[in-house]
Amino acid sequence: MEYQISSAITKGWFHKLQEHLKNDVIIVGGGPSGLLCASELAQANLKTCLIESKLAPGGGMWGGAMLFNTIVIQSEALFILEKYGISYLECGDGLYTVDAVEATSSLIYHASHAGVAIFNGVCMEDVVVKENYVSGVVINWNPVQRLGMHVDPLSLTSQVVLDATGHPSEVVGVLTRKNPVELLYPEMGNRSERSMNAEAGERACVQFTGRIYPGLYICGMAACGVSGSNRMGPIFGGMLLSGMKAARLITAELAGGK
Ligand code: 48H
Repeated sequence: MEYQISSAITKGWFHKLQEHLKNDVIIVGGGPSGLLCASELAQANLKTCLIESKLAPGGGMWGGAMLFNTIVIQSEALFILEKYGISYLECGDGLYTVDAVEATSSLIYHASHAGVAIFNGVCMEDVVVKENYVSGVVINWNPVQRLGMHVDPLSLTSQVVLDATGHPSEVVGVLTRKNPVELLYPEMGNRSERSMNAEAGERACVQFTGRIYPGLYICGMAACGVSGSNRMGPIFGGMLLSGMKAARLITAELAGGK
């Protein structure tokens, strides 16, 4: 039986990898904004894969605030909780509390169930750039990177890459560090997130979600970092709305052709 178990796993996993060497969209980062965007894209029948460096997707949502695993969502994002079957409790002032574990596991389940190929334990270490267009990502195992092993990576290609890596905005970081690029929004790219202001941060995260370079979009906390906007603390409505907006923009671009 050991042979059959190992054979089933390797066949299944390599089939998934082979199927996703070419994608419509590659999402880097499995936090709330990336997961929500991934679900929406898969529901729009776009071939989507998500690269997450940690073992468990979910990003900063599991831990709530200071490990108190409750998060806050504002009324504007309630329709997303309803759509994804996540329970909430009203706590006044247009705010709602949500169990962080229920919310995070629901986002992961829905992305996976909708057909997103999730590659966990895998890091984006570089991007593929052709004719001033981001055409994919370069990946390697997280443990290979952590151990500093000299092992060459693989590349996955796509029509669109989404930087959903949260605070470090790693995709934009590697693109701007290695290439003489001009971002589509010249005011962006200073990459220094500002201090806490919940209202401003929540607004900015949705406002700056969008296409930042041909073939590259940003969402979530990465949109705040790259635009030099405020952080917002443990309120997650902006992250979900940002993921939703990214999916809408990407779907519209791909429907119109590259
Ligand atoms: C593969 C990578 C890589 C890489 C990173 O941080 P996240 O949860 O991202 P968002 O933007 O969806 O949500 C932000 C939110 O969690 C948060 O931090 C808030 C609201 N902070 C407010 C505040 O004031 O502090 O998830 C990003 C994910 C993580 O799971 C990373 O492991 C992953 O991206 N990631 N995956 N390759 N190079 N870099």
